[in-house]
Amino acid sequence: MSNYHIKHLEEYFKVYRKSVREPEIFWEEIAEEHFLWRKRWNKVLSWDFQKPEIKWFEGAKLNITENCIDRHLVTKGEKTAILFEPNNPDEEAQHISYNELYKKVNRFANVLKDEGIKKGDRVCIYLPMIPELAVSVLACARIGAIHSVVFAGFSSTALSTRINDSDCKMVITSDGSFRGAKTIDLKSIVDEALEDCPDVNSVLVAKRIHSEVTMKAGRDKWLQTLLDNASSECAPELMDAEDPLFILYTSGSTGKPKGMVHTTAGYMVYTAYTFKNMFQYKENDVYWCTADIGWITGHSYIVYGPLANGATTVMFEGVPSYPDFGRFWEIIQKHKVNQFYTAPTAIRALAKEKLDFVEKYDLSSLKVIGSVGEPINEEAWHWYNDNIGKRKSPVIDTWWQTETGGIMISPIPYVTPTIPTYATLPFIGVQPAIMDEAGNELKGNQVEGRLCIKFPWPSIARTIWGNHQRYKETYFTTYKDNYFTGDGALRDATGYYRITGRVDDVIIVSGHNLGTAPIEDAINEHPAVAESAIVGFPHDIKGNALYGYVILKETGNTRDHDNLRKEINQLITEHIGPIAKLNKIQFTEGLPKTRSGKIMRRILRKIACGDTSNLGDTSTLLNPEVVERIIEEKI
Ligand code: 7RM
Repeated sequence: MSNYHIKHLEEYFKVYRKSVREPEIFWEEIAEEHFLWRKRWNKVLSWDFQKPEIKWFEGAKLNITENCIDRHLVTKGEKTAILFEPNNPDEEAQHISYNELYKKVNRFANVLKDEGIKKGDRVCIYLPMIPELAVSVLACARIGAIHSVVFAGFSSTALSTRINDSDCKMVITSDGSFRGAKTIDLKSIVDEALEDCPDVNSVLVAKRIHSEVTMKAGRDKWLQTLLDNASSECAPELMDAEDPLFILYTSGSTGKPKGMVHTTAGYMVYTAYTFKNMFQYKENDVYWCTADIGWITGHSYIVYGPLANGATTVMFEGVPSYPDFGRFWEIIQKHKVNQFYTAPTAIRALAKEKLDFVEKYDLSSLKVIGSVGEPINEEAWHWYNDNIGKRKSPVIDTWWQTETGGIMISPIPYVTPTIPTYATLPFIGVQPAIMDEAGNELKGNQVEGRLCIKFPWPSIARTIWGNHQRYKETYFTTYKDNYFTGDGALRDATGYYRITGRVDDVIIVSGHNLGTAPIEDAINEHPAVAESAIVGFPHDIKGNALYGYVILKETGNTRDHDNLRKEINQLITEHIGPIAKLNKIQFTEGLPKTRSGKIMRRILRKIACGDTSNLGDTSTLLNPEVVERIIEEKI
């Protein structure tokens, strides 16, 4: 009777149809049969894409950590919940059982309470991929505090912006992090950030690299000391279905990062249900997602989705290239990983290396291999399918977003036949629409346009923290009565979807979404810079790399250009992080602009790609002559 686990294609179509015809009945059954509720909902769904307002399971009470931990203790207390694989392969892996996770999370939750954190307070987590990261996320959820994880590769400025935007009271961090052969001093980055964050009055510091750090009296405390004195019992806070669970920042095409707000019940139901099906998870399987918990993929498919299913989830601290390019494959062999989920940028980087790195290891435990973060090109898809999946483990190309909370369009392995570069079919309950630029839905097959979703699913982000108007404008005004994804897509003759890429000013570099505006803002801070424009151009490994056109002020022109390039990248590193550094910087005297003063990025993009044969219509430009100049001076 249960539709929780889809096993073949006919069943998929049947369940899909039901989820579209009777969404409330469908989701009610899933919610009822597979989760622990302290109080039942009064209404499954109410929604209005105009306002916009979306509520799932209204009136229900629950705690997500009871679903992710407590309820598994009776049957699988000794099962490994989190399998931690350290950066250094010589350091022993840690198997944290559900029983141990329960104690760790409760201890941590009590520490948060002792430090004055209450339900609804925001807590910023800035940690490397060590067990404390997963534990602190769950500890916040245990007491109803809203976690805001900031990827530990972000700079101090990016960190302080995020802390202040959601007014976090506390920061959880570590002395530092290991990344391959390097160490990074996270605590000093936090110290710098907090100079601009007057409302943070407590910093908990985990020890990882055992470096010297400065501890500010009254504010900074060693985490371990507090944990040692805390009780391992902490009653879960009863949360309303629609209480915020977390905030996670994502880049917008303009302005500051958007704090996407996810709420409790719908997010839990959808991430758990998609996890079960996308990875065909069976008891005793070992599942590994290589993402960082600082991104949505880590939230949904390292922490919440797997744990809600009582799975064993691997957490890897390191990088694919350390100590050599065989590390991923070595870990798969070592822990007999059954499901492996990574990003195209990692696949491309590893595909460049000698096949020996792969062939040295036994990958026969694998059953499902996944991809996420950006379109996977055909070559990378085949390399992954041939060499890692050995043409027996299906490749699932999963399309989704920070805003969607969970996987939206993807093959279900062993259910949906795959085609390279196609995300294939919408998951149960997901109703995609393809729109033309005028806002009409393109019905039927063999259409291409912009991807929207026309009906709510349980894990859609409910708002942007502190800016509901921006939420409305970004997602619900471009196409009336639809959620607009910002992506282009086509639907082929058989109804399969292929995602063609962003249609806005977000550029995905090595799987990281970068908005052009914040990078340009950082460059423009340079005293010699008058104006700048960033575009993406194709890159073998990163997918896209960044190309910057920079106009210098009079005084800047006498400066050494190579030095200027270094200084500009240094500024970007400080403001955003090294992931946003420019691969190429061209100094130019003007930028092509429309009469209303908008930079014509379309033209700059073509020039950066070396595709100048057909620049399209340049007649509407205010200054068509600069285009020629930019082409001549191209680096
Ligand atoms: C999960 C995640 C979202 C953006 C999204 C797309 C792109 C992600 C795929 C993809 C083609 C895919 N969240 N994207 N997955 N494009 N095929 N399988 O990545 O918020 O960080 O990024 O990533 O453009 O809108 S995210």
